[in-house]
Amino acid sequence: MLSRRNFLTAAVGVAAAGGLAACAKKDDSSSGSSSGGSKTITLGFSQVGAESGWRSANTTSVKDAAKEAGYTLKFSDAQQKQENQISAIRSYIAQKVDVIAFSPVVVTGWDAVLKEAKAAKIPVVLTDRSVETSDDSLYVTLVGSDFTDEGRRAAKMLATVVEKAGLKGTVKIAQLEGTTGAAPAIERAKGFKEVMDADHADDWKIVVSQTGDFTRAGGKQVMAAFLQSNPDINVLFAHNDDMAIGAIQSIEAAGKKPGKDILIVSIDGVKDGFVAMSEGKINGIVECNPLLGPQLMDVVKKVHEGETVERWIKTKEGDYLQDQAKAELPNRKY
Ligand code: GZL
Repeated sequence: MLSRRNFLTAAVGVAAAGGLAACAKKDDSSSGSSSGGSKTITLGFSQVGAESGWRSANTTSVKDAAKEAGYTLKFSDAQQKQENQISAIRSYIAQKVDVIAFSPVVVTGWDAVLKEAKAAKIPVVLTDRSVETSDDSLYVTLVGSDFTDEGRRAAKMLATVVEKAGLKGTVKIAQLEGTTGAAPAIERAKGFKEVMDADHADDWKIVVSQTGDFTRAGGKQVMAAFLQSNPDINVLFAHNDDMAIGAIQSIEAAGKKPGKDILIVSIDGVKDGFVAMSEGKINGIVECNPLLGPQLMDVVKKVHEGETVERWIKTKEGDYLQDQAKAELPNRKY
């Protein structure tokens, strides 16, 4: 996860790393690779899995953009297992791809395999999620959202939703967390808590919090347990729409009205999330844009050709309240 300070420090590191990677490619004419795009770029991509609507849209965006760019794409689905991603990256190294890109399922445990990629002079681009590493040269850049800011935005949105709903007394929050150890789960919780502690310390309380692993089934199962143990929950903060949609099934099964008895704020902005919001079952959604494919392919080309790129290329995204859902629904691209 990049702080502002790290970002600036890393920018220098990247120039060196990027330069090194580029020099390696330019000097390594034996590999047949050359700059200037004379040879088709081969990109090895390891995807987290297919756990949510967001992920499926992200996969489609990467595949379509690689095709559009004329790259040879080697793609693997890790089924949310880190060991599968590490195996895929090792396979791409063995195949001597030009660039490796991946969305790391969790933030830790990557240094060894990234050092192998560096030794093979294959530049690595992170997409979507970040990693924790002591060596900034192990990857060139991250193309993805600011999850901590998404958490802050969700808390600020919840304040508006609570006021609109006229909710009085203590706001008792159930939090459905994303995959344990994943950057979006860690950072969304952090950003939400930052705003809660600063602006709502007296009247908001997270009464229960547990991972639903970013899946509908997880959201449904965990929300049912929440309602058993904490029947007075009046707000749900879900780290993604798929868990919110699963939770809605359990809320209704318990005879409560989602969006009314239990106010819901979620993150992603997938089409099904907007459908639920247009039906009054979700009160607000913080967008997290999965359509990173074109940005990723642009960065891959620059990295392959030895250009220096920013350490973090952030995606642009909006925030949507319930009264905007119907109008926005036809515009949703994922
Ligand atoms: C966020 C992404 C998360 C989404 C989930 O960029 O990593 O993973 O919020 C997805 O829907 O499973």
